[in-house]
Amino acid sequence: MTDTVLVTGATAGFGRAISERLVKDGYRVIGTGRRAERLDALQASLGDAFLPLPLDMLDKEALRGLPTELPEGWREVDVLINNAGLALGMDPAQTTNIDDWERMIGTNVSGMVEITRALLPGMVERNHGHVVSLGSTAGTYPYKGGNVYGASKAFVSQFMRNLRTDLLGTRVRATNLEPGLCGGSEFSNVRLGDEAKAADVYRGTKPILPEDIAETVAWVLGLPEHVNINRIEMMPVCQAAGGLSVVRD
Ligand code: NDP
Ligand code: 8X3
Repeated sequence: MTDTVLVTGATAGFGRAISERLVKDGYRVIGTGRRAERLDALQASLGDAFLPLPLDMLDKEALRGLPTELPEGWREVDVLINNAGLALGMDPAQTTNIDDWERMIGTNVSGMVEITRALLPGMVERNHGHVVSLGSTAGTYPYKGGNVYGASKAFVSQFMRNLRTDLLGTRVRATNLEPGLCGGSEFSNVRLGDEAKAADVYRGTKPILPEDIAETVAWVLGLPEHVNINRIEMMPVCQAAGGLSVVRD
């Protein structure tokens, strides 16, 4: 039986690449996001194995209603890819816009746990499933302006570890994928709100691309059912953790 995968944030970047890759690999994919026209365009290119599902990760009721509201034939979600997420701004904590913090927490943390809680019982009942979340190196390594974005990804990381513990004894798998510098998505445009500044983030680098993320997800899902990859930290070769900072008088 072909697995059904729900990918949040399929309208851009990683989510779109993951959806394209998984349909190509023979999965049925439900792709979500707020920009419905992009989901429709994706269906036009991927065909009936892709179901466009407009969904806002801040809409708790819609997330909670998913198990019953999904169309007939698409209700048994075997794999959840928690990909939708965003960073907003690079300001220090003491001057940042608190509304940006609320949106990051609402999307990256609350939305992610809501949809996981909604879809997990079906996986456990069928004793078959996999939750893959997009964490980040920002959840491990602090950097200036990373404040709530990094903290939201640290939450994802510990949530996924704890999920493994709760799921022990079932055949439902849980994986946290933690990439570093990635290009080819809208992440920096959304974060900085300025195309030139966003392009500058990748100047002179060869970042990880959405296709690399899709390849990794396809590998994790395709492993034998008794193998669980708990977490993967991945960076481009041009990036490494940089150590501590000191201020001198
Ligand atoms: P993009 O900005 O290209 O894509 C983000 C996706 O999330 C879009 O499809 C967007 O859809 C969706 N999304 C954002 N907010 C909401 C919302 N309220 N409701 C529904 N969907 C939403 O970013 P990336 O592909 O780069 O990032 C994907 C994930 O990977 C994120 O969780 C990010 O934190 C993480 N990540 C990114 C890295 C990077 O450097 N790019 C590195 C490490 C992790 P729409 O706007 O249509 O709603
Ligand atoms: C995205 C990677 O380093 O911009 O999660 O926070 S970083």
